[in-house]
Amino acid sequence: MASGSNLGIVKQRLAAARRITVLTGAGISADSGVPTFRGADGLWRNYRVEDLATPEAFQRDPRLVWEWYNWRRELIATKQPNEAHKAIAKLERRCPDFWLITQNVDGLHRDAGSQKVSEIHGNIWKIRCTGCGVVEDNRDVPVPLLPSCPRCEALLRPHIVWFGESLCTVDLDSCSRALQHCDVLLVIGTSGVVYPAAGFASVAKEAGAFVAEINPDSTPQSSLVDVSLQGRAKDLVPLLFDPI
Ligand code: BJW
Ligand code: ZN
Repeated sequence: MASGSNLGIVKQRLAAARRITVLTGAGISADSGVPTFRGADGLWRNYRVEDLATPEAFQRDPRLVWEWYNWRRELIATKQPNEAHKAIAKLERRCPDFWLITQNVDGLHRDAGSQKVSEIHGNIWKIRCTGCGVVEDNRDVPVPLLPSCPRCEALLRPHIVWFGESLCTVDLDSCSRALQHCDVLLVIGTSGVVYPAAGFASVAKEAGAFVAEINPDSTPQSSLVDVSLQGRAKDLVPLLFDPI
């Protein structure tokens, strides 16, 4: 559980901050019923990363990769943003200089109303052509197992950043600005092992920000942050923005 005094310290820092950046991972959506990747019930317990989340896997067996994404799309379509997603969207409307960096591809932050957001690992509701590169939102359209581009007939792929692929430079620039200039960085529900996001807490810390982590478990970043609040995102995040 989060100790009362640590919670109070983070609340005070947030209340005094003009520039706030939030970094989220799968743990924030765990409270909405979306599976995380690592840990006891994580996706990587039953699926091998190298079979599904690399460009090589897609080249080898695009049908298998699309089957997995279609299964996840069906699952995520049944989920709603929780109190933590909603509290972050509310904070964006209150804070003059705010940026949300999410590693999540489920779109729940946008569903909750967040607009100032970089989805650095992509979005499961978008598809991209491997030929002409056009990206389309196809949330309401079921994806056939081997979808092809209506413009150039090349294979379509999920608009997701797989291991070994570079993140979009526009996103990296927005993240860099948000990390270099924030007064407070909140790191919520990420295991902190996947780079470059795993390095974001130390970037903000070195630039002088107050950094707080919210997670039921400790992570590789726990020792460098100013405060670790141990608990679930949906319980703790709404408390952070209540009046002091
Ligand atoms: C709760 C909770 C509750 C539970 N409330 N919390 C530098 C050093 C070493 C390696 C590299 C490096 N730079 C790049 C690499 C290679 C690689 C990498 O990082 N590998 C490491 C694993 C070692 N990175 C990349 O390839 C990245 N590309 C890149 O950097 O390009 C340049 C480059 C390439 C190659 C070499 C060098 C440079 C791309 C990374 C793309 C990651 N994509 C994925 C999968 C996409 C598939 C999909 O979603 O469809 O994105 S991996 C997967 O992990 C997914 C997630 O976004 C990401 C992070 O996971 P996250 O969110 O932290 O989830 P979990 O499950 O790990 O943790 C959940 C946490 O929640 C836990 O801590 C729980 O305790 C907590 N929790 N319930 C709050 N209720
Ligand atoms: Zn095309």
